[in-house]
Amino acid sequence: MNALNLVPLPVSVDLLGTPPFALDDKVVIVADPAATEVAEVAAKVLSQTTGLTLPVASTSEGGDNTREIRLVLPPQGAVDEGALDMSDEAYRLEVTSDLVTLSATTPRGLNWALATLRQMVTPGEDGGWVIPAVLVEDVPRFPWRGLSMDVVRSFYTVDEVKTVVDLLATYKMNTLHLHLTDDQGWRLEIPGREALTEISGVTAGAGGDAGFYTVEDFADIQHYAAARGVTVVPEFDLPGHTNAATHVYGELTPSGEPTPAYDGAKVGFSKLYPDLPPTEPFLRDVINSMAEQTVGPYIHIGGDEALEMDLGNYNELVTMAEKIARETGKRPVAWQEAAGAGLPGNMIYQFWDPRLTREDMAKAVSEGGQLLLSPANHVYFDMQYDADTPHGQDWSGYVELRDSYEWDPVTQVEGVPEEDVVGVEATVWTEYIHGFDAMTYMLLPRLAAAAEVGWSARGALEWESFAGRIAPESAWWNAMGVNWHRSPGVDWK
Ligand code: TNX
Repeated sequence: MNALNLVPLPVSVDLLGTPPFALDDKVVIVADPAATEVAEVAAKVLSQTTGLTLPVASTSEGGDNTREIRLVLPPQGAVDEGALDMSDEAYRLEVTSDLVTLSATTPRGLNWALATLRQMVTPGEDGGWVIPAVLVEDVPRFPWRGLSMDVVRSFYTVDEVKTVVDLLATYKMNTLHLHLTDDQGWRLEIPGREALTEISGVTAGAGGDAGFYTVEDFADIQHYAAARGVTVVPEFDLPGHTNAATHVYGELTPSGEPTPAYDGAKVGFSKLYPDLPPTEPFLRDVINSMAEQTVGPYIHIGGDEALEMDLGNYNELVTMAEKIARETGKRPVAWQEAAGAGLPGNMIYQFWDPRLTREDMAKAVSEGGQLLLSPANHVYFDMQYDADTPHGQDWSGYVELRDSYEWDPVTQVEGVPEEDVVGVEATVWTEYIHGFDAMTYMLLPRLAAAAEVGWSARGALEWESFAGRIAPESAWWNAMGVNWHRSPGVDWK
């Protein structure tokens, strides 16, 4: 349906039928002052695509023979305001034979225009590169399109996380949720609570790497991500998944003794105790520090799989965490189990386990909450593709590319209207994913499917079309040097 291989599929693509733009070493990237950071990203991405080194300038040369890629903020009058919802993620991309114009109301929108532009660069007949003359106008279906990455069971370095950010931005995904604490380790330095990373930063799941992010590392990741339109959401998982904390602080347990380090893959055994006096200050210190270190507007307070906890204690602790998080000014997010805890409205609940009841979520949404969709049978990228997949697990069944593509975020929880669905977040848990080659093998190509489900209009989603458009993307993954899986049903180049 589309002569261009764009993923996710844009709202509107018009091929102009005029001569293409020749991308060669005489092209200059010209950016508005507020767009220079995106312009630097554009130079990098286009260099990775073509090998060309394009200069970035702040003013146009103007001459007749110059060809430019212009990054414009805010959109110029040429934008047909009526045609699009000019949300902060909408963009317009116009390519003529002598000018490429990327326009949006925010740098994030410009990043998405760049992602589209990168996919349109193709080899020309004479060995150079060309971009077809086209007008693209685009806006996402959902405001939250992300990936939750478990860096606890197996740790990933700052550079590896940055490569994941590059992949997210490639498919216009705007959120990186970092699962930073769990039974097996603690991955974010908390000033004043350095023991957390000194002691639990060196532990990990069996076979996984250990490590942690310093305050500077975490700031560096966020800065890199922000330049590419990606917001980082940190997670402090509680009151279950807390063995790394009780391993450090015996005072968080009734016996006063620290729990042993844990490197297994069992879930649901660890807990906190609301009645112990050191518990609340601990929550406060960690949540406050995470909030202080976080640029974006969200903080994730976990809430999943407290399987061995008394329900009253569970509710008390998530209520405590929600309140502390709220006081920091951030909007709290929690896993679906917390929807039964009677938290005040405006929470975002993350649906993940298709085996559990969905009624609590529907009720919490009717009382002011919203829903983020991560159904394990579609977008848990730690699920194996098939019986031969050398990494991951299969508790929610095998998840091939097509399974990640063919589902709708608004039909998962009955009774929740589309406007209360904030979007889609894939996850990748790392009990059985060790090393970065294994990580990207599990992400690609499924990440692109999740991205399209979150971005493209519901009626536009069609497997055959997607399978055709995703095939040439393998060239980009190869150029990035990342490992990927040859899902069936796609004619990979
Ligand atoms: C469930 S998803 C978990 C994680 C595991 C994952 C493995 C969620 C909120 N909790 O602790 O790593 O399954 O697929």
